[in-house]
Amino acid sequence: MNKKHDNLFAKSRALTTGFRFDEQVVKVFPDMITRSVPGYELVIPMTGMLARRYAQPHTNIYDLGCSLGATSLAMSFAVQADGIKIIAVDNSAAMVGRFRNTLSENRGGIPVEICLENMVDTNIENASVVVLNFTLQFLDVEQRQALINRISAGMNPGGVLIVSEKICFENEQEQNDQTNWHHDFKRTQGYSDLEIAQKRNALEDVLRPETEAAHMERFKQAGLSNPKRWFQCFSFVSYIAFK
Ligand code: GEK
Repeated sequence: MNKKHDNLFAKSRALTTGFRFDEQVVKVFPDMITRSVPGYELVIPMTGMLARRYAQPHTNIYDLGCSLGATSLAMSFAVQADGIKIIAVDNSAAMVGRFRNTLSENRGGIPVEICLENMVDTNIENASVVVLNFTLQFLDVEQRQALINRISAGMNPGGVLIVSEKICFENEQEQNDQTNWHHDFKRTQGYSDLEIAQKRNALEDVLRPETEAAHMERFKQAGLSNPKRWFQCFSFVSYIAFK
């Protein structure tokens, strides 16, 4: 995938609220996410590796909030069981359109079906692996428990839910430190202070992080056991929970 440079927030903008996954974002998305999410380039192949371990023959794998399909493709190349289908879901027409174009040229051994829909409407059934990589954070907080409950209900025993998120911290000092470290990371990636400030503004009411305790409690409420953090870089974490 060619990486077009993200400079969407480089110029001073009068209005920077309301980040949207539109055509403009899609064009620069691979560059934007790798330069904004520390660890993204490790989390994606590791998700593929975990999917390989937990995928059960003749089941479904779900990639909810698939964007341009990085996670789906990693799983399609890594998973080695028979009769599996990956169902990749995103509610951005621009994302899904671009992913459909690239899928025809670049696919692994496991077939991928791409669905343009809101993941809250996705029918989850016969699932051995369900992935929410940096997507739950964009859903209304009030809708999150119901989604995880439905995912859990559609999972087979022995299946796993993988969730990667930006989280927040109860302790004010820790929150400040984590924010500074993340912004340092973005500076090392070439983002200016203006870009960092404007992007932060744009995401303000769109990306709503929660604490680790809130995530853990939600997994348990949904009937998932043994939730664990398997990755963290600053405020970006990945969890796995078991059915
Ligand atoms: C990756 N997982 O590269 N239903 C479906 N899709 C949604 C919803 C929803 N309710 N809300 C947001 N999205 C990907 C990266 S990006 C993360 C995921 C980021 C979609 C949205 O359209 C976008 O494509 C994706 O979730 C979030 O592994 O941009 O920080």
